[in-house]
Amino acid sequence: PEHEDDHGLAVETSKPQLKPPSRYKVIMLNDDYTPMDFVVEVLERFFAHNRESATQIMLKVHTEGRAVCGIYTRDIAETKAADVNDYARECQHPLMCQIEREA
Ligand code: TYC
Repeated sequence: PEHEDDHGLAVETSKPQLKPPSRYKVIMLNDDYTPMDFVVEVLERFFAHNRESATQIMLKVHTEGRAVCGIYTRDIAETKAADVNDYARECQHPLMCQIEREA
């Protein structure tokens, strides 16, 4: 932080060394039952993907078993995964997201 000396000038005293926060991937998992349209809607609603990127991610999950929906700080990633899981459950679909810390 800085403090002002008695001439009113900012003086550098110490530099806090803060490491950048870890980032977390929100990963969507495939299942056999959730409709493709619903997955696309979730990717648009919770991850701000447009129809084209939402469709690409949905198809990647469908064919490869999982895909990254977005990368966020821990709190945001946890909240998005929980929001998706709650919403899917409300709609009676087994769709699931999990989070994973970046390497
Ligand atoms: N496999 C699902 C189906 O065939 C579609 C699906 C895609 C489900 C992505 C979940 O995360 C998912 N209806």
